[in-house]
Amino acid sequence: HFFSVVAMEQTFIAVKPDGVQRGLVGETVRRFEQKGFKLVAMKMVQASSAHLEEHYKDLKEKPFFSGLCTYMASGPVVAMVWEGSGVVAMGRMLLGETKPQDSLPGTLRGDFCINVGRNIVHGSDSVESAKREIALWFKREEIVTWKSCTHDWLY
Ligand code: RTP
Repeated sequence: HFFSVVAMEQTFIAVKPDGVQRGLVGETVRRFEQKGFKLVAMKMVQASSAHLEEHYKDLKEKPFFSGLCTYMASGPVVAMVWEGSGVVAMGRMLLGETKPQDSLPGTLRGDFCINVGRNIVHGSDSVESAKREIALWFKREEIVTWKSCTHDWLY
C-alpha cells in the first residue's frame, strides 16, 4: 500500500512560550488535526539557551537573535511533529506569515497575534529544516508510528 511504503512527510511545529501562556496549545493542535494531519509526537519542553541557539543557528547574525532566544527560553514550549502529504508547506500556511501584520485572518498568526517578536508558533520552513529540527527536539523513540483508521481514505 502506497502510504505504508513511502515515508510520509513530517514537520516540526512548536507553540512558543507566548502561545502556551495564552492558552493556544489546543487551538494549534485543533487546526492541524482538522486539516487532516497526523500527530506523531508531542511534548512540553523548557528549552535551554544552548538548545535554542542551535535551533535558530541560521539566524545567528540577525540583530534579533539574542532577544529571540531569550523569548523562546522564557517559558515552556509545546513541541510537536505532524505528518502528512505536504505538511511542511501547508503547516506554514496554517501558521501564517512570520510577521503577524502580513498574516491573513484564518491563520494562527493572523487570528491571534500582532507582534513578530511574539508570534506564538513555529513551523519548519522546508523538508530539510524539518528533518534537522525534528532530530534536534525529539529522540527517535519519541516519534510514534501509528495507523489512523480515517487517514487512509482521507488522503
Ligand atoms: P519560525 O521559525 O518561528 O516559524 O519563524 P519564521 O521561519 O517564520 O521566521 P524566521 O525568519 O526564521 O525568524 C524566526 C523567528 O524570529 C523572530 N523574529 N523576530 N524582531 C524581528 O524582526 C524578528 N524577525 C523574526 C520571530 O519570532 C520569528 O518567528
